[in-house]
Amino acid sequence: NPRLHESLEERRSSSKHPIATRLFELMMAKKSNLCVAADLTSLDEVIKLAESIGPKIVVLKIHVDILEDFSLAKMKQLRKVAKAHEFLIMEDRKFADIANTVQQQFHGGVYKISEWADLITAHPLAGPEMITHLFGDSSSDSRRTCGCVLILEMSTKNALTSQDYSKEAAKWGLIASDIVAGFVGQSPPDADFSGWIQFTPGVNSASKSGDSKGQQYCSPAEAVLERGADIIIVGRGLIKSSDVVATAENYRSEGWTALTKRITN
Ligand code: BMP
Repeated sequence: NPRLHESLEERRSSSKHPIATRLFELMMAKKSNLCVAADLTSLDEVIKLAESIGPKIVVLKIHVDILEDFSLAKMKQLRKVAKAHEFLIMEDRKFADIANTVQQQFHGGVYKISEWADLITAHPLAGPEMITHLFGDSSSDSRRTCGCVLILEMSTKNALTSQDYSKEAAKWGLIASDIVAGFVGQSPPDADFSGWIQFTPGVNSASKSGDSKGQQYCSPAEAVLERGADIIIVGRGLIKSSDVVATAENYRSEGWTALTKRITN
């Protein structure tokens, strides 16, 4: 798979999505391929975490619907931190409905995700038209300001994201390359494209056994060198640690060393 060995600069120039282009630039500038899953229930705490580990990460992933103190004013604060420390905000909403519903979930409701998310996740379950119409019609600003990350495979035991499913969905993603900036997966898809970014969750250096609720873990090096991850997603391995800054530096350094090794091999 050529994507795995191309330089980030080459991949940046073949990218068809402005958010993917930006992410390649951030990775190179910060020497980081670390995305932290800030799965905390307080947005104030998420902001604090982001202020401390901001320089080490390229993406901060959140689940807006687990926050107990959500407000758009606080999201604006988080956006300021993201701008100051230069990282992207990914809302891991895993949109999975018909396009007409998803558009309303993305733009409306309490969270108004389209106002603050640089990246969102979506399950391709509902078919290719859900992907092409995800952000609204062709005049929607979100087509430039937000990238879709398609969930092609899940990290959990016995996930239903079979090879056939992922293969078909990857093809749809390629057709909608103005919408799709990358994908979540545990391996490179056949229909791959070097301008696409692979995000791999289920990364934890301390635990090999998973979380006893179906989650499975591998190390940063395994994610990058054996599974094709461009970006490693680390949640509890970092947020539960007693020194989050030191832990972020360890994951940044391990992830980046592995990525550099893969590219130069
Ligand atoms: P942790 O490292 O604490 O297990 O967290 C993993 C994070 O990645 C969670 O936010 C989860 O929602 C997300 N995730 C995952 O674990 N597996 C997938 O296949 C897709 C995900 O988005």
